[in-house]
Amino acid sequence: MAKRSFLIPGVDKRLLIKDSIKAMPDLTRRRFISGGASLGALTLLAGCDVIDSDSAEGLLKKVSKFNDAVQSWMFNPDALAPTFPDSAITKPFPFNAYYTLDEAPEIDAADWKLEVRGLVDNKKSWTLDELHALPQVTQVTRHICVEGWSAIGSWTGTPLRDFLKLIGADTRAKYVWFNCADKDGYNSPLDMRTALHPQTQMTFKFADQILPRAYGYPMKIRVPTKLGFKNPKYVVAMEVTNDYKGGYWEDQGYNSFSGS
Ligand SMILES: Nc1nc2c(c(=O)[nH]1)N[C@H]1C(S)=C(S)[C@@H](COP(=O)(O)O)O[C@H]1N2
Ligand SMILES: [Mo]
Repeated sequence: MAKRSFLIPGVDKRLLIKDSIKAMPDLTRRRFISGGASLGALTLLAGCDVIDSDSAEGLLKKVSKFNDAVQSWMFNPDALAPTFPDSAITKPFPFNAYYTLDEAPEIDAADWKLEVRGLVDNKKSWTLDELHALPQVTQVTRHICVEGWSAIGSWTGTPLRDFLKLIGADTRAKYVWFNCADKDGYNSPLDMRTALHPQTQMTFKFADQILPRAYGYPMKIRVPTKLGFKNPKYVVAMEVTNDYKGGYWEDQGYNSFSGS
């Protein structure tokens, strides 16, 4: 049987280690540190730029064995992603897409509607004003891109699970599939379990301001338990479906699960 790796290809090992240690409850972390791995060694590993894969793998394995909760945070799609204080927010937050910012969709709210398709009771399209009127929450979480950077941001919007309930989505379906306004298209399938995760959000604001064009105006789907490419921006349609319809990066070989 193939050995399961705790490393996620393309994701900074130091961040994985830091976040896995951070995800431990306080007491567990203290015991973990006193029970073998010294704080100095951990800090060195977590802060060192030339960390090699074997030592990172070994440490992640120890962390994971020590506490099932950590393992579940990393590999269980129902576990919560870590949240951070406002002081941890990365400024400026990076823009990323498969094109430069001047080519990003410029959407006029007056002609934008969110189309709802597939296995739902109510297929009505939603205007931005209607969506903005839904109850919203704010969360500060880390976004991890497979290209090797990560950043902490503050996102405000409506939990996707509340919206799915509101439209009478069949939550036994396998996926919620998102389509975006990018000129050459962008789409991404989200497994239903993650779509129903409490932190998965239909996002309308970044840093308490209406989502700027760079970050996906008028709406992005923020999924803090998944890698960046599974966070579609400029969303124009969502479809509840049992069919795997592929996605922009998924079709190029990136794992569709891609948990962070
Ligand atoms: N519509 C659309 N959504 C997208 C992308 C894109 O090119 N188009 N890129 C993805 C990738 S790879 C990343 S890392 C994040 C970047 O989001 P940001 O610009 O808010 O940092 O958006 C994701 N969602
Ligand atoms: Mo990304």
